[in-house]
Amino acid sequence: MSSAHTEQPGTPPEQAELDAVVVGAGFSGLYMLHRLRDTLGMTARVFEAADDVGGTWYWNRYPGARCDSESYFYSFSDRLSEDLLEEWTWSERFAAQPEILRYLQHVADRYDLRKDIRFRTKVVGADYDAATGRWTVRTDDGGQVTATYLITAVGCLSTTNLPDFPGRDSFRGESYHTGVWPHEGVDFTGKRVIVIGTGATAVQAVPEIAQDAAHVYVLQRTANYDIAGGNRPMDAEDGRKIKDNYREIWKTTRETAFGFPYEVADRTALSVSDEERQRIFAEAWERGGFRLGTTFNDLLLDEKANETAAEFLRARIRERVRDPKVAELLSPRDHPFFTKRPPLENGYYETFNRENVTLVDVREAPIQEITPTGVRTADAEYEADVIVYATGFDAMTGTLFRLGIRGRDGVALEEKWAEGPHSYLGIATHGFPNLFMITGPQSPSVLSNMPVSIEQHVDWITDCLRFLREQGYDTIEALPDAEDDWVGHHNEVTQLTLLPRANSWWVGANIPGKPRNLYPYVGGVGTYRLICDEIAARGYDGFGLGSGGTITTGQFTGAARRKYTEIVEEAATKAS
Ligand code: NA7
Repeated sequence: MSSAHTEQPGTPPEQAELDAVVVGAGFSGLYMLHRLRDTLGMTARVFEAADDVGGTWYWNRYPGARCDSESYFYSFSDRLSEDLLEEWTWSERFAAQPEILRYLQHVADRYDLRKDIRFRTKVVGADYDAATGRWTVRTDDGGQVTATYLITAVGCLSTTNLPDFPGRDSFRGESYHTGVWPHEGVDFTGKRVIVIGTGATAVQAVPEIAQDAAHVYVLQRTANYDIAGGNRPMDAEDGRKIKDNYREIWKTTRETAFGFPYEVADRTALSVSDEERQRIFAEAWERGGFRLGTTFNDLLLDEKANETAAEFLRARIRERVRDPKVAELLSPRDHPFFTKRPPLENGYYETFNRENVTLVDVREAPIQEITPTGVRTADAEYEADVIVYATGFDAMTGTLFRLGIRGRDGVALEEKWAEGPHSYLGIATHGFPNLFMITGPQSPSVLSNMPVSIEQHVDWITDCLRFLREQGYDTIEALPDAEDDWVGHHNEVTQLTLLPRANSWWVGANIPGKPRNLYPYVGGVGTYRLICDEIAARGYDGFGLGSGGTITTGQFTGAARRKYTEIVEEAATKAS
């Protein structure tokens, strides 16, 4: 397997006593470092496995990689700086990976962040010492630092999922996982290529690969509801219009359900006539992007409502794919719309009209093994020069578990979460004092426009650390009652939706043996922010507070709980 792995550093391993350690230098790690250092005046170190900043946008360099949220608001908001907003202009509506990486490199340079980031360094262990109230963090170069606070900024999709197909290593051609793509790129010219997977990544990569390859076999296990991306170039004038409205745009992103600057419409799908519904879907489709999911407020709640959107999308597939059999195979029938992450596509379906592209159904005839020359399924053998694994990630917990985090009494995070994540707000978990997880499981995270959720977590953590300092504390830990309550609430909200119906990575179904739970919180970005703010306003209700590792005060009053039940019920009533 080729990869973008980098060399080890030549500098001596780090030994330091710090206020905070941050793991990861993507969107979250960069912003967290800035806040810790420049807002709070703390000493902080970021450890980053790659040789540069960027996180997701460093690793995912496959052909066609681009953002599925519009770049003008898939970026840092006015919370970071109005000047940065003014000076940066995106060249496309949905920027491609190189441009997003350049943006993050620019942010790192502009805020002089690199000097506190140690690149090419993986965290291999983090142990909490209750006697001192400090974390000891070990790195793969033999370094060891201590810190009062440990903050994970590891992203939600950073550990690749490479299925353990028999014979995988016997393949004599080239093979790549899209999530660790070689920096030098891959030349597909004249080659026979097998792409395994049809998720958001494959939907971006396949049209690009098909332009150069001799032949592409796309191995599909589950058909997806792909939404029109509507990508297009942006010029300075487009940018100006957006920049002139930025305050309003950012305000809306913080209040809406998914962190986008568009509201979910206040109407149900069946409350309008068939013609009207088609008109509404078609209009959203024309505008492109995730707007289609916000056309009616019950698409994620009601099966019949959902089916109207599902059928609208299937009709679009039939219009665009010439062979009716291929069109039907591309049409999802086994799960409701948006219960798996819908890919955004720019010409994916038309790719199947090309002579050099074949769709292979590996649901009907599963992959049996990888052979030295290709892939053997239950009913055929496909020969290839290159295999592209677009098989996704061990999402949300995969990377967290690899950090070797051990809390009180040496309990590992993966032991505590053996049955699935158990957190307070998706930020903290009992038994792991002073551990903060940016966009952790049971927070909105991947069910939102990520930078909006990242900023919300980083700002909340920053305010919390300032509060602790002002109150003379340096130890904070989620209380068990508060955590049980949050998990109960998370599960209740989940059950109100159709999301548990699909075998998605959102519920951990893509990784054998992974506990099945909804990993992100589906209560909505705006609602979640109000809950977090309410908890902070009540002196961090549900958290124990203290010093030097000893909790001396704090309780879970349930007051914030009553408030968040009201908030969620109000949102649900609006949606019904
Ligand atoms: P996804 O969305 O997890 O897609 C992975 C694809 O790989 C999906 O089509 C899977 O089929 C397929 N897959 C995984 N394992 C197998 C096996 N064993 N056999 C056949 N097919 C398999 O990952 P992406 O990288 O596309 O997207 C991840 C996120 O990145 C995306 O949602 C955005 O948020 C950005 P399945 O559907 O499980 O049947």
